[in-house]
Amino acid sequence: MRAATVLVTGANGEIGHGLLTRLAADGRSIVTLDIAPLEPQLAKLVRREFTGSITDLGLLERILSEFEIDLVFHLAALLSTRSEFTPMSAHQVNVEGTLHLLEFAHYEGLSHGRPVVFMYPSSIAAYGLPDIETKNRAKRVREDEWNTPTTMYGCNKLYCEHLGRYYTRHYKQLAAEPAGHVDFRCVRFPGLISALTTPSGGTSDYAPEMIHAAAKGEPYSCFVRKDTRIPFMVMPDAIDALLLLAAAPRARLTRTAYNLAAFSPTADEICEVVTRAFPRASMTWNTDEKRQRIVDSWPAEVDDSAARRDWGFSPRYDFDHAFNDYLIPTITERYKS
Ligand code: AKB
Repeated sequence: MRAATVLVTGANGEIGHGLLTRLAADGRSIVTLDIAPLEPQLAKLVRREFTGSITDLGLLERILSEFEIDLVFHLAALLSTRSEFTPMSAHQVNVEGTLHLLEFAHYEGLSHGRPVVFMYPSSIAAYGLPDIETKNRAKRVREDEWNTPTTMYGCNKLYCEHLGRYYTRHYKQLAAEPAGHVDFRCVRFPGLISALTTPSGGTSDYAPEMIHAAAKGEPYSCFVRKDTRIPFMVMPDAIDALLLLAAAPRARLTRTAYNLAAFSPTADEICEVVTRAFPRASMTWNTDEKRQRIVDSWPAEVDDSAARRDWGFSPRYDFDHAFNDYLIPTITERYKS
């Protein structure tokens, strides 16, 4: 019998780095799919690496025929800023890529007689508040509120949440085939901050960029206003959340998509803690109005009580702990070496 294997798409990205390390430490057999070859330290952790696009059906078929996939982490995506520049490619990668992979998971589940757990990172970009006054009044936004995204990426994420729900509960409802070969589970991530990697193409990137630039001794010009507030989370908590939700008993899950929250600082509060840690940091403020409009449409805070109740989500890092005990020491060490 073939070993049950985890498929990670977009494995070279920020979440992929941490996730592959954790899956390998748990002894999981891993195959990856990424548009670029894996970095050497990640390649060592995986059983097989496929290089190519998530939109390449032939490649997905090859993976399907060679491996028994029981768990998918579908991380491949174009982020929000990048997607605004190339909306057609964003739709192709973010929506069509996800659709192909859901179809793939359906046939994988059908052929092995048990559902494939399909983990999908959605985003606070799935929300769209119409203006800053509404955002300031909104308080902790719940999953079903303000589902009116203003970006291509946000529309893609929200639609794919629905596709996942459809594949799990209703796929081919008029055909004779039994449904339920995909077990889609989704978190709406806030902005993520990793001490080990920097993101590219996102709009929440100002926070990680500010910290990494300061640690490297490079000047940084922040593209949002000082009072900009959106939720953030550090990467170890993001990885824990994905693994915890993947392992949760299906019967306990009352939703398709779950909010996650850890801390919600303003850009200025991040700048303060960073300049305290790196006193020679040079920070300036130069608002990019278009990117500002995107973050102004995202909630300042989200209500994560469903994730806490249904599957025990509980982030380890609040703002102070995240900076003092994870980000600053790890990033300092990283650039020293
Ligand atoms: C982005 O900025 O596009 C992402 C996100 C919030 O999903 N980091």
